[in-house]
Amino acid sequence: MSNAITIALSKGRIFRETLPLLAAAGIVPQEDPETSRKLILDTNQPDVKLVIIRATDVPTYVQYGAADLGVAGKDVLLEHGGEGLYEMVDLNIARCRLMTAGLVNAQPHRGRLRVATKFVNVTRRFFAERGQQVEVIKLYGSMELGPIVGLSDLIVDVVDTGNTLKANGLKPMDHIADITSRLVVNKAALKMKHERIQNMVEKMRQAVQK
Ligand code: PRT
Ligand code: MG
Repeated sequence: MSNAITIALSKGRIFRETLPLLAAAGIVPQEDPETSRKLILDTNQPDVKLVIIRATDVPTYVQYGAADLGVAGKDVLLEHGGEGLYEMVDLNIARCRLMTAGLVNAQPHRGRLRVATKFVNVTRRFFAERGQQVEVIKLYGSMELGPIVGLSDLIVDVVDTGNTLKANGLKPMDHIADITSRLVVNKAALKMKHERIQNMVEKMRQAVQK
């Protein structure tokens, strides 16, 4: 663990919506990840770096201390399980819902349902809690295709406007969880770099729009 502070972020909506919160903590990236090919971005503070990684990898980097802090969707955190990290602040950004969805004109189904998703752990837990036996099929994206091509009866995915489901002849069905992004911190880093991290966390917490 170096003495610098490393923050793990994904490109796209999380980066964009985290920027003003970082600014409130006095941290300004020196480059734009959408145009830069660099995976480590400098900031205006010599001892604060950003690592730009896939959204689903953020909890893993923070768990192992490869990043001290990170911003991850609650969907991704539920799937990861949260070992080795603390969820410090609900940043109230990248808001969406984790839902099951199926074809609008689905035929009544007998037997064991097949559910396609990248959230296999969350999905197993959700159906187990309802006492429903399902077969979970792991996908890495474009889950909406599953029911259309007969790969699965249902999908589990995050939904915002619902336009993507609608465009593919699907409808949202069961609500699994409300999702926002969270500021997470490596447990050991919080002890070792307590003052600097706690200070950053507090400033970001104060900047969150209620
Ligand atoms: O894109 P990539 O495969 O790299 O990873 P990712 O999809 O996990 O990352 P990213 O950056 O797209 O999403 C990061 C986080 O944003 C997610 O983990 C969620 O917590 C949150 N979030 C908020 C969303 C959405 N809203 C959202 N709408 N993540 C994904 N979507 C998808 C949705 O599944 C649909 O395919 O965007 C599409 C449009 O949604 P509708 O409902 O508005 O049509
Ligand atoms: Mg995406």
